[in-house]
Amino acid sequence: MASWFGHVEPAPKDPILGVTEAFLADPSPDKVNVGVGAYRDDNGQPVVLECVREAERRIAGSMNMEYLPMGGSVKMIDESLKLAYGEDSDFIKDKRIAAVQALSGTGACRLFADFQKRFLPDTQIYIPTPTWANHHNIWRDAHVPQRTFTYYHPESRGLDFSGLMDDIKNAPDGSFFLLHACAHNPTGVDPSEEQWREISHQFKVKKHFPFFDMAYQGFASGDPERDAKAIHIFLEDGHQVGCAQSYAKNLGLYGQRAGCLSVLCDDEMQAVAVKSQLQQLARPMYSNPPLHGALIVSTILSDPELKTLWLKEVKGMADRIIGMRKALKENLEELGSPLSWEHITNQIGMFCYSGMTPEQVDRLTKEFHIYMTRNGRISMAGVTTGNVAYLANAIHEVTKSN
Ligand code: KET
Repeated sequence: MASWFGHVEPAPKDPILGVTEAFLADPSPDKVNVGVGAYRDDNGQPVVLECVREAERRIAGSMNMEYLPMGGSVKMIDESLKLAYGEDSDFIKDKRIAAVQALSGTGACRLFADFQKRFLPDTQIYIPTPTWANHHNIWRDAHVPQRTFTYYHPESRGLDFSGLMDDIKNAPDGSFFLLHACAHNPTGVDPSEEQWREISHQFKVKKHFPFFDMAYQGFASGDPERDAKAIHIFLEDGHQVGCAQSYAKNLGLYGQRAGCLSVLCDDEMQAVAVKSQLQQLARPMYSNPPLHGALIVSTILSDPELKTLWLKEVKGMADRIIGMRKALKENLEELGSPLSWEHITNQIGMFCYSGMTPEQVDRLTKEFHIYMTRNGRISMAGVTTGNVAYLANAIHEVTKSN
């Protein structure tokens, strides 16, 4: 009998998680992984935050393991909304936000994309160029047509603000836009507060819908509240917004899949309807979200002492990355690199969008066992005091002749 699956070709490697696979398979003792955006301590080891350890101690042995409701933990959602929309937000008081716990940031984006397809089937999604590669997969699998908008200016290694504004103006009225709330991945380039205000104003004129992916709240400035500024600007301007929150990075809960999807509605009745439909999307997909991460999140964020500890720890992670930016730049300059590396310290968040070509990245991997995505993105979270000189030297070797 003919095979059922003979026609199935191997899927292409994921451009980010595939890097981790290749890194793990390399036996070299010198190998360095600056691929995936996952925080490491200065010894290159994964970090479990102290506030998380303490929350786990408090939870241990005291909770049952029943299913959460389809929409997830109400307590975790309440805390997430305060973090994104502000502690005293009227939208929260007025119950205008439809929100469900999601399978981390990816799951929140996907749930929104499915919701968009079901209830606004004629809309498209505008995605920045470049963006996190998985955004394209998410909206593709949800069958929402994609367009791109200008974001990055390669020559200045900064924001292409006029290109961005033109694309916002030229999109059909009422378009959906995916915006990175802070610490844009992969470029590390965010609009200034003033530029966000102009973007928000133009969204208003064009009646566009802003969907914020906030995967790095706390990693841009070191302060989660400040990092929600873009969303607050849009809220002040009276926009309805959507927001995907992730606790993978800022609480280090990567594998726990803890996140939240929220949609600001006109009133409480609309929010109840939207939430019920988000739950209806979740039910046949995964039924209800995982419990443990939600418990950790709600335990930390609802306890003033643990929350203070968390804020200190987020700041610590952001600061270590800033220190490594400086160290990498200084090392390259000391090696006499003829290129400008100013952008390493100008860019913010977890990543440095180095400007290296795919061929240069291939050389780094082949000759130096340094693993990163082929778009030249360096996860600064993987750079340490121990490997920064080695990394700088390798970068210098592959870039000096160009
Ligand atoms: N949004 C953005 C912008 C993002 O960079 C990530 C993860 C996510 C959402 C999803 O994270 P989650 O773990 O689902 O909460 N980015 C890193 C990891 C990955 O690719 O999955 C990365 O870019 O390396």
